[in-house]
Amino acid sequence: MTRTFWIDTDTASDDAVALVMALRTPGVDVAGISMVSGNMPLEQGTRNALYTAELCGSDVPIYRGGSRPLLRKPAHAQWFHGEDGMGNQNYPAPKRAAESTHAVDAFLQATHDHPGLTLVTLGPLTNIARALERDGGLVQRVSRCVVMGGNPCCEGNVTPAAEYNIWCDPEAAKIVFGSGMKIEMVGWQLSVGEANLSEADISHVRGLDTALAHFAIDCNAHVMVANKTQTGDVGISLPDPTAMAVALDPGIAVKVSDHRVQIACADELTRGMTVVDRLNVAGDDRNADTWRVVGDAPLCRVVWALDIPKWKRLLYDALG
Ligand SMILES: [Ca+2]
Repeated sequence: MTRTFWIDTDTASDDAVALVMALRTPGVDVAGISMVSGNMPLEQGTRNALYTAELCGSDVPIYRGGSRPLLRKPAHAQWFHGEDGMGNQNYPAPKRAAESTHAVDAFLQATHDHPGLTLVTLGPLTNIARALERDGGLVQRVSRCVVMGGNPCCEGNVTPAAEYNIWCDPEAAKIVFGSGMKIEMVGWQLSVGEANLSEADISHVRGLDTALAHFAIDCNAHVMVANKTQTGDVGISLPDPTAMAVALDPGIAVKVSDHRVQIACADELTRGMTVVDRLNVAGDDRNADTWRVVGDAPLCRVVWALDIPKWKRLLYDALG
C-alpha cells in the first residue's frame, strides 16, 4: 500500500539526504515539499531542494513558504553546512522552478486530498504553525507528524538549551506542539556518536558508487568539518535523515514514550528549549503555577533511541 508523505524543509545538506531517502523508497508517494527559511534563506533552500529532486528523477512539486520565523529574526546555518548549504559544491542551477502556490495553501490542500498523510518536518515549524492557525482541523487530517527537532533532557546544538529548528522559530514550535497533532519528536542527540556516518560508513557509501551516494557524501563535506569542531565526532552527523528513517520505518525508533512537552519562549537563555515532562510530574500540585495552565496539553511521542544499524541500512538502500 502506498503511503503519502508531505515534507517541510529548509534544505541544506542533511535535508537533501533525507529527501533522497523519501523520494527513493518504494511505496512512498511524496505529495509535495514545502520550503521554509531556516538553515538556508528560503531561495537557497528552494534551489537545493529542486536540485535534489532532479537528481532523484522526481517531479515532486516544491512550494515556497515562510521566508522568516513568526516573530524572530531569520538566523541561518552556513557555518555548519557551507555558504550554499551543500558543502560549497557549486552545483548547477536546477532545471525547473518552484510552484507559484504558497506552501501553506498547498499543504492544507494536500491534507484534504490525502487525509491521513504523514508529515515530516526537517526545519523550523513556521509553515506548519501558519497552517494550523488557518485551519485547526488539520490536526485530524495528519496521521503522523515526525519532527526533526528538539533536545529532550539534554544539551542543544545551537545554544546550550536548544536545538536549531526549535530555537529558530520557538513560537511556531509552541503552536505545533500544543496543537494536538500526533507528534513524534526525533531530537538532534539521536544523530551523534554511533549514529554518525563514520569514516568506514562513508567508505561504504562511496563504494556504492552511484551518483546519489557520492552526492550524499559530497554535499556534507562542510558538515564533516563543522561536526568535528562542534562535537568532536569524526564523521557526518545526519539529523534530518534519522528523522526520515523513523518516518519511513517506525521500528527504527526502539525506545519511545509519550510526554507533555513545552517550548520555552519567554527568555533568551532558554529560547527554544524543549522541556519534556519525562517523569510525568506536570500534574503534581507543586507544578500548578507552571504546568497546570497546560494541564490538558497533548502528549507528544519522544524518541529516545534508534536501531542504528537499521537506520544506516535504510540509508544505504536509498543511495544504492
Ligand atoms: Ca533541516
